[in-house]
Amino acid sequence: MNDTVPSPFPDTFLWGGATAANQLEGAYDQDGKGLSIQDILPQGIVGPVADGPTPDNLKLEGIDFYHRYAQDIALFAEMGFKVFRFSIAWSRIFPRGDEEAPNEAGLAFYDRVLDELEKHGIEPLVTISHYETPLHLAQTYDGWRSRELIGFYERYVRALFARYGTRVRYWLTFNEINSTLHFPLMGAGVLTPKEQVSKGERYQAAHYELVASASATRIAHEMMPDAKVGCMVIAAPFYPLTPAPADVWAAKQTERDTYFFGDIHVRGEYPGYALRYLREQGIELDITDADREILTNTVDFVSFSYYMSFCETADPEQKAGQGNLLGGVPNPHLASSEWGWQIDPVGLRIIANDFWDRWQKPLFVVENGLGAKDQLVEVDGVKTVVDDYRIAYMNDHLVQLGEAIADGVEVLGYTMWGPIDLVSASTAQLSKRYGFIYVDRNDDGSGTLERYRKKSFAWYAEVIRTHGASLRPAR
Ligand code: BGP
Repeated sequence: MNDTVPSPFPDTFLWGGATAANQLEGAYDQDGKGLSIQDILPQGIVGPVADGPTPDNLKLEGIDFYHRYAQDIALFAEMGFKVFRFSIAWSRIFPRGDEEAPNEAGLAFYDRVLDELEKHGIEPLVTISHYETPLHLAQTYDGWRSRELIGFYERYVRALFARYGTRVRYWLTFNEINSTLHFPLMGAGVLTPKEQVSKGERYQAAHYELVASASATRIAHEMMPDAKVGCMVIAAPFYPLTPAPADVWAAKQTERDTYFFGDIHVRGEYPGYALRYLREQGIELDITDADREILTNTVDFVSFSYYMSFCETADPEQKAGQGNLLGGVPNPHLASSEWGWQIDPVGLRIIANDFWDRWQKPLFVVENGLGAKDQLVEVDGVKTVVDDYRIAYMNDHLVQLGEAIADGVEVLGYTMWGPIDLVSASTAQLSKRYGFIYVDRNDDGSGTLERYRKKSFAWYAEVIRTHGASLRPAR
């Protein structure tokens, strides 16, 4: 990172990229695949819920990774990826979610993906459930509000572990599991409109997911002794808006919405502050003794997405102006992305240190990146995107991650979000691009689906090749 100090990134560091089935595969109804909740969310989190698949839903075709995976994985290999994070679409394996037997054609697709990864020596990192609850489970059971989903999920993970157990070592149980408290449909397949889902019902859905996650960890360890299972949370430091003790306490309280999930995954029981909160809110959860026993199956590592930090305040008036995904108060010291996400590289060092100090479990940064509007141009006769803004974002975050490693934090790897342009989770746009690889597809669905290397493609390849030594010191 400068000429004299060696790079803090270990040689074993897993550099790579991360995706989710529903955002890139397309082929939404092919080879026996059932519908998922994504097929009724044409405008992402913010938009209305449709009755079924609609032509304006870009996820139905995605970027056609389902047919182009070999070519795309070859491009990742060209950058030197050590790891590729992808999710398995639950409804490819169990089209409705509650069948007895898995769909062979769905299983076979991920065999083919794993074949390609093996060919290039890329380690797979598999998300078992990434905002992709089968639609039938949402419609019939209101998603994770029903305890029955635990059994369906267990059947699903057994099918995955039986099929891929010798090929996949790293598993994540639920993507951004803390999102269930904020977005019950995306996080937990709850079809009841968000406004009508009470706090208690959100915590109940989260509880069933937490039990399912711990159960998957137990089953994984039984069936695959070498497997490493991680939880996955949205990580975001909340800074007090002012040094007023009330603001400091408010920030700590809000951060606990996230810590709650990590604490249970790592410590195997509900933390005292959560029990107090539930008691005082008059929330009585369905938690059995058997659940408590299952929760003691703790994770091997903690993974997280990191895009931004927030401020928090105890002042109701200031709170009213809040924006952003988790609903924090804007920080006057930070600039924002074109989508209003506040950019804070140092926040990554802060949250990595906080998580490590709290849990002493290896960390894995499984999402980080900049969604931006890109312009395809021609340089020396080659089509590309000159995405210096993306390079700057990633450089500065990786420098801070390096600082955290130098601080003593154990970090297994870093998979940037969306190494190839894909459909946004929050807005379902294609124009919110994260990739090192540009995909010719537009928000109106037009485009050839051709792939082009952006400037950041060679930049990331160099970072990987030099184990981070090519990063520039933070500005
Ligand atoms: C996370 C999700 C991803 C991904 C990312 C970027 O919350 O786990 O699925 O999409 O955010 O968000 P967006 O696509 O909304 O820009």
